[in-house]
Amino acid sequence: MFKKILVANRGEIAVRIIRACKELNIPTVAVHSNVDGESMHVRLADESICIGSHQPQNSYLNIASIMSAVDVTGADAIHPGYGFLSENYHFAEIVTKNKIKFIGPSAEVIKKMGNKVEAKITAKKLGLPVIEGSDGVINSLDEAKKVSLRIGYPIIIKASAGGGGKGMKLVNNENELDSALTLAKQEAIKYFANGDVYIEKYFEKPRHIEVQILSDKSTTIHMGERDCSVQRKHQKLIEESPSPVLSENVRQDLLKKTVEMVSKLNYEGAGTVEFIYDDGKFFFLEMNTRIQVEHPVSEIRGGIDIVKEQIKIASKGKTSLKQSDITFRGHVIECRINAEDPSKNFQPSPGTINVCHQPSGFRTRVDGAIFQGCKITPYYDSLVCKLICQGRDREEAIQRLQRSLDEFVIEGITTTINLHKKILSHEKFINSDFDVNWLGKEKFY
Ligand code: MV4
Repeated sequence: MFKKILVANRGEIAVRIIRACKELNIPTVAVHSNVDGESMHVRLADESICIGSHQPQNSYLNIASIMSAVDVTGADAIHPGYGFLSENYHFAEIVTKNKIKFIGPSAEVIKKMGNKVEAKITAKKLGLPVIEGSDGVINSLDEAKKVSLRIGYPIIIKASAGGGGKGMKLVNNENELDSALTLAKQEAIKYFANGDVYIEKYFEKPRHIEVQILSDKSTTIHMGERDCSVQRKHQKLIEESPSPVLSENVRQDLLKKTVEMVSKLNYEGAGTVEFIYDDGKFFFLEMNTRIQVEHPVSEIRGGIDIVKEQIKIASKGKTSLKQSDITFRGHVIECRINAEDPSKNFQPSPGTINVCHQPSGFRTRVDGAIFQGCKITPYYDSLVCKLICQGRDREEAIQRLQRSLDEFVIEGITTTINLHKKILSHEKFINSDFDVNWLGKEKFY
């Protein structure tokens, strides 16, 4: 097992990783920026080290600084968490070359899946259904016209180096194509330093469903699917498992095909394969090669600590789990609680939390890094904690979330707690009668 793990992250996911390390008796190093010295992850780790100023580029994204922290503290593994450097293959490569274990898949796999065109070609080759569109990168307006005519409008232009909704352009007819293509390429160059784009048939009312997997070089298992269709501007607000809209036949097909695909990838660690679901059919979107924010949904429903499993796989090169070790129980839903004001277009709400009371009780979990007196700075993601509740069925999970949300007291900043109460009591949510565009259009305030 590792002698010491450096957690290259902050906030609730750093706390989550440190907790797993403690249960495995592995000492931890927290790294932090100059505004995070009093944060929960720093307090809980065995050691901590300041790696730079508040701007992410100077600290949590500063590879040289993080490698120096590894050197100074003698850590032999790095857990990257999510965001920041977690899907940076260059970072994974540097870590590996320095004989430090990167807790995650190989740099090669991160690179392959980070290129969305290559990921799609790979997924198709490995048996997953993909969305109709260009076979690869679009090289001219003429080619774009031909593909779009063949598949029919509306189409969507996506950046190959994008992902997670960044750099997408919706095109309703051929008149819009020229300028949309030019703009898509310009933005791709500006934001991802890579102008490659591809075209897909656009789904107007899809749901977003993803499959959690754990894998080593010889075994791949799934931990069920998550339905993450409550989103706003590509930020998920609520995730649940099982998906309320999948038939059992389609679910089994989805899980089986995903495991088959990942088993052929030489994939080591935890990962998520994302799909668009519409009218009984699912299509590969992209693969995330990291732990995700919503992983507790699958942990609770499947009864396995995914972060501990990531560490075990990284250390031993193999998982101790078989598919039959996972038994799915009940229905689990997560609400992401952000320091944002929904009545002010979700503008960030930094400040000091003067009063902090978090719910607990039967089948109620809160993953966070907040405490009375802590400061929420404007420099990072606005997620402050996550509430995850399990019920024997969806209705009970919703009731338990409502009960828990009512117990929450966070004063000093504005949060999305009240918005969650409204969403959970909305008839469209209760009936699962919505798609990924619903929340952005609905007026809750
Ligand atoms: C799509 C789509 C409709 N049709 N692709 C957004 C995130 C990125 N991973 C892919 N996304 C989408 N791709 C086609 N061909 C609609 C979305 C989309 C979406 C997807 C998942 C979750 C939320 C979303 C919100 C708006 C649009």
